[in-house]
Amino acid sequence: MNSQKDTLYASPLGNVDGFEFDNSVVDVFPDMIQRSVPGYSAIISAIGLLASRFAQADSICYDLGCSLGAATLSMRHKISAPNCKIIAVDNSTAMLARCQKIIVRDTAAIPVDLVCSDIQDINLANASVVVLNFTLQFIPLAERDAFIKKIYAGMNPGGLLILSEKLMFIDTRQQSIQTELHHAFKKANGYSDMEISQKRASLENVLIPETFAQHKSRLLQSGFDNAEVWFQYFNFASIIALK
Ligand code: GEK
Repeated sequence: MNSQKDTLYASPLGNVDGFEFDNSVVDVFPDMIQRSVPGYSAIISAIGLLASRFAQADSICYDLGCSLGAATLSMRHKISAPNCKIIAVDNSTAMLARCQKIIVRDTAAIPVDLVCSDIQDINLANASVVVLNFTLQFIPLAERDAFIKKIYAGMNPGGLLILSEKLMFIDTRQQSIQTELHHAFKKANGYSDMEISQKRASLENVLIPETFAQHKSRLLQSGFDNAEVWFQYFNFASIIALK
């Protein structure tokens, strides 16, 4: 399905509203995420490889905050364990309606259930792979501990959580250099300074990044045996945690 070019922040906006995953975002989403998140395609491909290694027979793989289903499709094309299914969840009706069209056009055999819900409210069980690809960062900070504990409780022994997030850094020089490099990445991908600053304003208080140390500590406290970064490109990282 063709994606339009993201020009949502290309004209000056008097008041920049808080970012929402509505129809205008759905139309440009593949272009937006590709040009904004360093390493996004590499992470999506690797999610398929990780799922093929960790998906267990007769289990469920979850894609939480699935957007247009990129991680779901990557898993769907790589999993060979018998009798698996994928449950993909998003609370944006606009995203999920578009995702449905994309999944229907895909002919791979593994069943996919699409669920429109807050990811915190789903009843997660018998999970061998759980994907949170740039989604936890939108959950209120105070609710993250309980949510990760709930995910852990619904996972099978030997299961894998893939957690990709924008990171922040305690060291102020690292924080400003990594932010500057991310902006350079966006400029190199054709975004103007005004687009970058208006998008930044719209995500303020909507996308709340944490440090890797905070993520690791939450994962270990929730019961995971270990948690390590397997990919990082500037201030965007993907972590794998094993149950
Ligand atoms: C990908 N994983 O392409 N419940 C359900 N969905 C939510 C919630 C919530 N509480 N909060 C946010 N979302 C995707 C990319 S995008 C990342 C994920 C980004 C959904 C929201 O509707 C959106 O579709 C997604 O999480 C975040 O691999 O845009 O930076």
